[in-house]
Amino acid sequence: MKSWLLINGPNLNMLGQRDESHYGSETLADIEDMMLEIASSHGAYLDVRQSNHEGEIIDWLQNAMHYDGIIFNPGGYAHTSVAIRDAVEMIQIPVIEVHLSNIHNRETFRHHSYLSAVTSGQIVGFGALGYKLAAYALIDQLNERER
Ligand code: CA2
Repeated sequence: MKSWLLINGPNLNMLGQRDESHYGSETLADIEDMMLEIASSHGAYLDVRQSNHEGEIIDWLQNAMHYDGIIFNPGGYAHTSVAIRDAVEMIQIPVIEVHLSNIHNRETFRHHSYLSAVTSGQIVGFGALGYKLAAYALIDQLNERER
């Protein structure tokens, strides 16, 4: 059985509470439930985590070697954290970066992600659907690796 890890970074625990224009109306629990369902319907096990703390996220990434893949919304750390980028770079499994909003049509400081060069791919701008798309991308990547 494949096992996947879903990590959501800082402030994503606030989803659904305000700023719906950028992030949609779904709560983090809605997104996690949707992903748990997708994982189980594809015969995969999913661990879901959220943290507002950079070091905690780095610890999770460093200890993620027993998973087959990671779906990761790093939140604002995408634009600031060389340390998270370094942790992702060390990982041997596919990491798919997700952003709910289209970071490229927002403030200039959101246009650059330190992670995008070290992730398998980036999905932005499709709201909660982006996590679903990331799951399909991960399934495809894992199938490719087995071929
Ligand atoms: O679009 C995304 O998914 C982001 O990763 C969300 C981050 C933002 O810093 C990134 O640039 C793009 C922020 C998440 C903040 O979530 C909130 C949710 C509700 C209310 C306030 C903030």
